[in-house]
Amino acid sequence: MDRRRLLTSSLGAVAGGALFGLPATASAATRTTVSHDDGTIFAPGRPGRDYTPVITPNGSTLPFKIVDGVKVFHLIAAPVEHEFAPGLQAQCWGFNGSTPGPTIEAVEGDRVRIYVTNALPAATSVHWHGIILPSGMDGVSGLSQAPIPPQSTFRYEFTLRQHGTYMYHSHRDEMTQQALGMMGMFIIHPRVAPTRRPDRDFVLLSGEWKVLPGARRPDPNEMLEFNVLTFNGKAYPGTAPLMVERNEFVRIRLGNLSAMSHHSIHIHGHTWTLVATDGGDIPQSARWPEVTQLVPVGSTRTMEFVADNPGDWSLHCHMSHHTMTQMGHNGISMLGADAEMIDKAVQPVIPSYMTMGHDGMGDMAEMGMPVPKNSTPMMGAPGPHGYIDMGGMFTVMKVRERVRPGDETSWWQAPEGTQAREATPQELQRDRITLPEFKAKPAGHAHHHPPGDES
Ligand SMILES: [Cu+2]
Repeated sequence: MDRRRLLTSSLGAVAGGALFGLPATASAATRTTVSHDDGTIFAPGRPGRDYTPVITPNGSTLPFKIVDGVKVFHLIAAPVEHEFAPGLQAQCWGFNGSTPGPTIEAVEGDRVRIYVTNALPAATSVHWHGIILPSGMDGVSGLSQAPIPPQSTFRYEFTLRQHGTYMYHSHRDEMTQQALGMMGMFIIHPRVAPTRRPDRDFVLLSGEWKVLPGARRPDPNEMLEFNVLTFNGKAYPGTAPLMVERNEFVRIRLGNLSAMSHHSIHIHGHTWTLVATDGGDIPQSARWPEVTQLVPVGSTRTMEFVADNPGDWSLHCHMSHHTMTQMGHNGISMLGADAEMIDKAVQPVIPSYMTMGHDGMGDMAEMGMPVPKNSTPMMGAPGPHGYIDMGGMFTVMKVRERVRPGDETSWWQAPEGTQAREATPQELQRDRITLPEFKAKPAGHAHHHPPGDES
């Protein structure tokens, strides 16, 4: 046992904070980083007591055990059969059976020992992204360590000197291994707890993939045309909703380990505040409110807000091609085409032919058009008011008075007077709304019916 190491109780940790000149209860504006330059380590932080565990939608938290005051974790890098959304699977690479791998969660001052077993057919290494540690533990293959050969296990060990939202990912043949999914989140809670802990602390890691319809594996060589965009490895409707009770204090930690794309993550019905990056907490006076937060590749952004507006709210990347899925990419635009004319010309040759996309893509999604094997429909899922024509990096935050089992699949019931609907003639007259002249009201969407169906 290192003589310089000193194990203190959690109570002692607060006292220790005072010793380092930190206030016992630091305000959010105060940097609460504990100094470990003297080699001090603290009693392992415990979930529930020392921190409120994070929630990783569609994911999990890596379990640990404590051996001689050290938190011991075990990551196993291996191929995984991954489902992005119903109907779309691929063989990816991940950790402990998932991509992203399980979220690692610890507390500032913890000593962590992380074993990485390589069950891949190729050498690998793991980089602890944003974490301040000894150079030899940094995980850059060839630079800070030898690569981990297949069927070998490496040991990483370091003391966490900071708190915040970090990530881990392969740092060997990054282009291939990250494109196949070798990444995860690494959360370090502050040793001195903030005055108000979040009621819900969500973790969302953005990713992008190229999965050709019918292909067995994602294509790591792709540079531009990613067609599966994900939160925590899932494309909508595969994304699990974020369940929140009204007036809860919510934190959402956004990470981005996409290959090539920054993501502008947009929340509906609320404004959130950027409170931290992976560089640390932002002083109170420098924080700003937002509704859309850009998360560049290789960064994290931590957002906080009070969920005071009940309803079903989208939370998604605002780059519109990032809320589509495979079938929305590489198509020929038919926007504005005269569908009837084209249909008449083609149907004698191909009776089942129908021009699609001339009104945009929304109706195509809804039709449930047949898709190639192992691919998702263009986008979307049935919603409470019709079809939700969004896909990819899209999820729903459901704010309810109380969250009960089964609420994940329930829809918001809008109170009287709070639901958009068709305006009545009386309303139009009262407000003197002048309408454009329409030739004739469209008889439904005629192009939805297969040829020969005159209904
Ligand atoms: Cu995006």
